[in-house]
Amino acid sequence: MPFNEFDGDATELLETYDFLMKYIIIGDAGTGKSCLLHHFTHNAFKQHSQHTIGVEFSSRTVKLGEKRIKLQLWDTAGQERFRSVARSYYRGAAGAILVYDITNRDSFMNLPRWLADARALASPQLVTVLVGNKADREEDREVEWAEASRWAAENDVHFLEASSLTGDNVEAPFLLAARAILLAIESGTLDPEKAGSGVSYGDRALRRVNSSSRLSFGSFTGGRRRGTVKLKSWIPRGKCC
Ligand SMILES: Nc1nc2c(ncn2[C@@H]2O[C@H](COP(=O)(O)OP(=O)(O)OP(=O)(O)O)[C@@H](O)[C@H]2O)c(=O)[nH]1
Ligand SMILES: [Mg+2]
Repeated sequence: MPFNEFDGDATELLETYDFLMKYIIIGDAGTGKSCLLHHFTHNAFKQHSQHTIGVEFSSRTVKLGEKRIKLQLWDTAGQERFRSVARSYYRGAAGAILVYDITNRDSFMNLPRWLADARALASPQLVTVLVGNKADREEDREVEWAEASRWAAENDVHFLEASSLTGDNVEAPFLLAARAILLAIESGTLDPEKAGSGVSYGDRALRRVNSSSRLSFGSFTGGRRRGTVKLKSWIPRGKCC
């Protein structure tokens, strides 16, 4: 699905933002997690990608509608020997990008384990996007789109296929997760002020606080009160993780 159907873009912006969100990138070794993330942050395929050792961090600020969102991206190692160190970074994640390789059936069969771990350790409101990577290798496909789509629906996760090589759909999973998290905030099911939510208010909100004692939150619901949020509610509480 092309991203413009989500009504957003991933334009890099000034270092001001409304929300800070923590994401983890998980899935079997070799599925292309680091390449997917690299394409998202550098707009290019990562040549000669090596196995990730433990965890690597990167970030990118994106725009969704009027909201600027800084994504903290934790790229975890898929290799079994790093499983325990990688799991220690799951805590308080708001979004999970769960990656399998469409040409590797084992990586699809292992998804339940990855999802169970993430749901056990990350934010209780974790938003998960399943990505079938290497969609450019259609001739080697071992997992049909329909099967993966069914699994995603049964497990209540979003789903799309992507290619870190061609760049197809590399931005969509990150933006789709951000949109779902924003909707959870709007509906009141996710409170950015709650420890472990994986989301916190950003410095853009703080700047607006400095020039006004009350803030308009547009069409959003900021916690308990709709439309406006009291000054003290908008002071960021440090990092979200
Ligand atoms: N054809 C194709 N190859 C890809 C794609 N994405 C990644 N690869 C290749 O897949 C291999 C593994 O990619 P990585 O991104 O390092 O895999 P990873 O999931 O980060 O692996 P770990 O860090 O060990 O967990 C590399 O040789 C990449 O060049 C893709 O979309 N298409
Ligand atoms: Mg990697």
